[in-house]
Amino acid sequence: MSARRTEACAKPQLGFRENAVIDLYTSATPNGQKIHIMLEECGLGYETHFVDLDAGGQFDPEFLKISPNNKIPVILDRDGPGGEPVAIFESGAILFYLAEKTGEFLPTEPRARADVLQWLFWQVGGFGPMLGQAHHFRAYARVEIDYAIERYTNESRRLYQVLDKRLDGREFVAGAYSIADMSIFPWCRLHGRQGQKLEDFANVKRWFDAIAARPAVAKDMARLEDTAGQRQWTDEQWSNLFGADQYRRR
Ligand SMILES: N[C@@H](CCC(=O)N[C@@H](CS)C(=O)NCC(=O)O)C(=O)O
Repeated sequence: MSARRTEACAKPQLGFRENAVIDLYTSATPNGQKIHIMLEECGLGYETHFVDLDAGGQFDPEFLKISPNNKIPVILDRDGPGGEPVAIFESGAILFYLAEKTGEFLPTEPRARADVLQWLFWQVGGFGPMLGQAHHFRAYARVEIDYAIERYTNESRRLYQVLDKRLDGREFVAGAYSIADMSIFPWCRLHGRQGQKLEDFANVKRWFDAIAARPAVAKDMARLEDTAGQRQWTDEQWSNLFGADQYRRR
């Protein structure tokens, strides 16, 4: 396994590196962490390129060619379909691609496969975006808006309840450990920022602890801590993330 790290860069250097099958453009956030977990679990050689989102690295014109939505994660697979390079953005699509490439963590039997995919889509379409709004209004916003805080804290709780019920009597979210678990897990690490306590969801807690103890997961979690909740952004950083620069037409 070769996971080398380059420094965070406002101008991400695109291109393949020797000995790495996959170049991963990422950041220490739940959407980035999912892909680290999958790459570690699969044992694929990869090189990590941290994109400095605060500094606007996501808007670099070269990066936008492979990430038209100006977000991490993105992968470049030098050995893509037909032996040709391919770039993929959107964490769900990346997990699906890597599962198909390696034949791991996504069953081929149609019913089991659909089960994994519905929970993967539940995460990318709901669990992630709603919890992300909870992070925003509870921890990042420069104005305190009670309605937004209440709405997204309540919605987070509802989603944890759905997950808790799903995990009742199940070891993992959908059959064996899969890309669905990998996509959901990193968001649960930040339960405090979402106004939730894992102790309130016994099944989630048991599942969370089991995944956190996996060597591939523990390795990445130690070096990919999301510290956004403790940071004060400068006006320039704020503009890149949530203000005028974020919304500029490119
Ligand atoms: N739906 C996307 C969401 C990706 C996303 O929100 N990435 C954030 C970091 S977690 C990002 O790159 N933000 C930078 C920006 O919006 O400018 C996925 O699942 O990959």
